[in-house]
Amino acid sequence: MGMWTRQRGARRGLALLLAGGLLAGCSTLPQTPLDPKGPVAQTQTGLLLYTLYIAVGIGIFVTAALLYVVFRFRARPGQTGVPLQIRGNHLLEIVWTVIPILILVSVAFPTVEAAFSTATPPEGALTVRAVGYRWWFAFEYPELGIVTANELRIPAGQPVRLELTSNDVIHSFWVPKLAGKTDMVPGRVNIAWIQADEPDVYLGQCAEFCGDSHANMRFLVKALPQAEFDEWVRQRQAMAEGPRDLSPAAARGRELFESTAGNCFACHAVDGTKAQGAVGPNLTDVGQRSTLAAGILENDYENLKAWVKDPAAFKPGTTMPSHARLSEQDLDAIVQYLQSLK
Ligand code: HEC
Ligand SMILES: [Cu+2]
Repeated sequence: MGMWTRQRGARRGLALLLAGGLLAGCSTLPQTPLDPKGPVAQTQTGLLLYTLYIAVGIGIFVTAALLYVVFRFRARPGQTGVPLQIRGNHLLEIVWTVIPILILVSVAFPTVEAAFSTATPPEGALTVRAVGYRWWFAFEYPELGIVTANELRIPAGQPVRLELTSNDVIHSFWVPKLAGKTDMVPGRVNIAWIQADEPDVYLGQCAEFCGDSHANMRFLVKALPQAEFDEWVRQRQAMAEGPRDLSPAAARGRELFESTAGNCFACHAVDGTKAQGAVGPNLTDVGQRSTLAAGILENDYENLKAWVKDPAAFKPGTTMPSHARLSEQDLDAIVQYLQSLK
């Protein structure tokens, strides 16, 4: 008995805590489409709110009319027989046909306009080809000769044209504050565009269920001031010549990376080296990323090491194998090499 009430009390406390947490969390969600930060998201959110207000208005009107009729025409005590029956009223029928038509037309015009404007990137937009893999994103800048992964740098205030596709199953590209979802379908290219008005980091997420680690398939959009973006492009292009000035430990790490001892080169590319694998993310600038493994881990020494040692501990189903067979020393060397890639 005592046990039972204590458990119930604990459960009620937990429920209260959860409800409070949810409410507090909702106002500060990093991935909310209700806080648009660029023209595409603004158009979409505007349309959403416009139709929502109309729907709420209709909902209130219909509910009020229903309640009025239910109370006004309810059966009174002592009332017998069938109430007065009315059939047909041309004026009423015309009114309730025409008003919905007008409402639908007023929704249709902005919807069609938004569908075209959000699907057609402005002239001169920077092109990024984004490819979905289970469970990460590759980002290629064909005009700039840059390939990276999981963190998309873009110039703030500029439109970016996205060519979206997939390497395996259907994924979906979604950065709630910048634009709605667009599917990434194997064998076809969907065009979309985004623009971030202000420099900031925006969270993105795969929005189409794609297997075990679908929930662990995130990414960052880092919108930089134009000058900073140009500087990054210049610096990143220079990295295509391969890593320089490696410490002895990092140089040893590179050896392991590029030989069958570590075997990383079988799946990963580092520009300017013999590692040209195309199964996993391009690691040329992995040392610059703030997160690892598609936005799920902070990029620091401990996490890098833990990830390389046993990726499946963080990402169920990942194709990257465990490297628990490597010695602590070898793992440290590899991590030092990875951290020097920036
Ligand atoms: C069989 C292919 C394969 C091998 C071998 C492999 N990896 Fe990976 N690696 C992957 C895949 C796939 C991912 C993406 C995992 C994910 O995020 O879902 C990945 C992700 C990573 C990441 C995170 C990258 C990012 O963008 O966040 C690092 C770092 C990494 N691997 C390092 C290594 C190192 C070091 C080795 C060798 C010791 C290695 N990998 C061997 C396939 C491989
Ligand atoms: Cu997914």
